Amino acid sequence: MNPMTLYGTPLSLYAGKARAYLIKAGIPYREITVADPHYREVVLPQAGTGSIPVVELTDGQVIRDGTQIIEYFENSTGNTFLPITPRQKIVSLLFDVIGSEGLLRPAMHYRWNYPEENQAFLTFHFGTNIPPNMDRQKLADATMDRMRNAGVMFGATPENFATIERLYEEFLAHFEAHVAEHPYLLGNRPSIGDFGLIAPMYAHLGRDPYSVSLMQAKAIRVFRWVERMNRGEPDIGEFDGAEPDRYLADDEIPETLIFLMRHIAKDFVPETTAAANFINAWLDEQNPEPGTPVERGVGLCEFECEGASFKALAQPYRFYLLSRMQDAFESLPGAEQESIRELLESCGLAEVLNLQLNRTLHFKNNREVWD
Ligand SMILES: N[C@@H](CCC(=O)N[C@@H](CS)C(=O)NCC(=O)O)C(=O)O
Repeated sequence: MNPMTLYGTPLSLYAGKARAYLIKAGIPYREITVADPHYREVVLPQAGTGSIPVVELTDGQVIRDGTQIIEYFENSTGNTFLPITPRQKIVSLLFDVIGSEGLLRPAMHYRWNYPEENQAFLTFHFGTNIPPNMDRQKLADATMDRMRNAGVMFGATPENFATIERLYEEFLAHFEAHVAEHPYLLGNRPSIGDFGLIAPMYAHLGRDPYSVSLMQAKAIRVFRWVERMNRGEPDIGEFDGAEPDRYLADDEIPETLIFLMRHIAKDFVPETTAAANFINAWLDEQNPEPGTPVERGVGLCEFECEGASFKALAQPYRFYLLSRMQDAFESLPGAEQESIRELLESCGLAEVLNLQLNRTLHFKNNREVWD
């Protein structure tokens, strides 16, 4: 029997999250592009929207969205990639949000603002998503013209390039210090947080020509983590005597990870706060009917970080992911909540426990809809 199909491309941020999960969970799959006629005729009509990743299971069931794909397999295997201890569980779910939403600005900036290094590479890959009987070059160029705007949408405008690059290089330095000590975020086994973080760190920041050179020059071990996340075996040979497949004992959150989180808070907190306020004002005004499809973004929110002013797309999806972390937090006993609150306070991240939308969303027929 054929294994299930992952519709993706090496160029895709969110496909990188689902792919790394399938690889690490040992789930057989074959990956093909959306240029495939079966995708267009059979899968796309069931996929809710045209975004990737999408999987078609062997029984024909279609699941769109990286988080939903992972959730499907985690539910059927007993959540083997979510640590069971409270602090590690919450930190893991938080890194899912940070990776899936919080690093889009550097990801888009480095992809689209270094055309001399990246253009030919991107043109080839965008072309592979277009059926061969069409004018690949022309259609790839048209798609790229649309996508180029993605940097601007997430706040990468020329006056902010220096701040974005400084923040990212500092992020790399902190992450490098962490993966010098531990193969994954929480020890010797990848978790949901690693799968979130690989989303921007693979296709955009660890594979495009400009950014991969930067990573290889400045953060050798982060580059190794990116490789490791795409290999079926634990791939932790350089960590002498490390036992594979264990999260750190005693619910430890290593100091290196705390430093990394403290750095991430610098733009993650102001951006998430501004996005919550913006989307909540929009919800009050629009009051969408329950069941209305949720758009990717509802407008540009404004916030400050390190003296720079940013305008970035306010995306409800960030709060869907955040609510998964908040729900897990709420279900813990009071003493454990207290210990997590203290941990997040020490990183400047405690506010993310409270930032919520006035309305929730859920997936219906593979689409996000307002409750
Ligand atoms: N929430 C989705 C987002 C997926 C997404 O935005 N994928 C991008 C490629 S990385 C895409 O397909 N964009 C084109 C579109 O949305 O039509 C997920 O996590 O899978």
